[in-house]
Amino acid sequence: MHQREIHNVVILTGAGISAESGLATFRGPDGLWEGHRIEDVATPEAFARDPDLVQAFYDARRARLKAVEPNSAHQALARLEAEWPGKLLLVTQNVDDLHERAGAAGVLHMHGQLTSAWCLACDHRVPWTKDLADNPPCPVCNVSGSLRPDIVWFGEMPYQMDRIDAALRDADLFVSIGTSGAVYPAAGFVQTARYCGAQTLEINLEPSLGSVYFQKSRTGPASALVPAWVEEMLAGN
Ligand code: BJW
Repeated sequence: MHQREIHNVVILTGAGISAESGLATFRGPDGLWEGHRIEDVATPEAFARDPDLVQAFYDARRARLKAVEPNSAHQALARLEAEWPGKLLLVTQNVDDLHERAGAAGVLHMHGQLTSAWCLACDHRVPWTKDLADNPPCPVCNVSGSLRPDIVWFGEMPYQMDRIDAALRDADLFVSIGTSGAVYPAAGFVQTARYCGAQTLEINLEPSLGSVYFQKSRTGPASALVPAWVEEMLAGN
């Protein structure tokens, strides 16, 4: 991979990059869904059926953010974003705030954020760090019980797909870090980028479901592999 040939970079991250910070992944042996069937918490239908269960699930995860810190992989990507001389888009499927807390400025959260709430009454999104289970009023319209987690659930459209698609089509390099490739449309980004001429690299603890689509693959923990890769990128190797 020679820097001379690479100007536009798109990076996709998933739960694996936050695993070493202490946030559970979704599909690992101790995955997030253990004890919760995915359809009980991550669909709009589940929220309509049992809002208390869903709010409690996301309240617990929002509270957990306060107990964890970004790791060396988040920090390395923030450094790359700041120092890369070309264009770089950091897209995350994660709803945690660890990229931002590591210093990344322009993170695109395609599946939403735990630190945001969406009012179904007035349609505003507001920064949110507390619980939602006690049905607080919306700070914009004052309606109680109208706030839901600003999270993209199954069957809902991920955020800013037009912007992501344009960046993928323009990319010289697409890198996927810490994601299983089980959830679309993110799992299809490698094919779009590659079809449009990008080099493709996967960094994951183990080969993902979509590993075969990547030209290069590095397996191991993100905390070690991502800083090493960033050093190479900034050194022009
Ligand atoms: C490490 C590591 C370490 C561990 N270092 N690595 C049939 C076929 C195809 C598609 C569909 C279908 N039926 C329905 C669909 C669509 C559906 C879908 O994909 N379903 C699948 C189950 C098949 N997708 C949707 O509904 C999406 N919307 C949609 O498609 O809209 C229509 C549309 C059409 C066309 C264009 C655009 C849109 C919405 C998906 C919403 C996903 N939401 C969730 C939960 C909400 C957020 C939350 O609660 O947190 O988002 S699901 C969950 O999975 C979460 C994650 O962001 C997402 C991806 O998981 P991720 O990050 O990959 O985590 P894991 O756990 O799976 O993997 C972790 C990896 O890290 C593993 O590989 C480990 O090895 C590795 N790892 N430690 C490096 N230290």
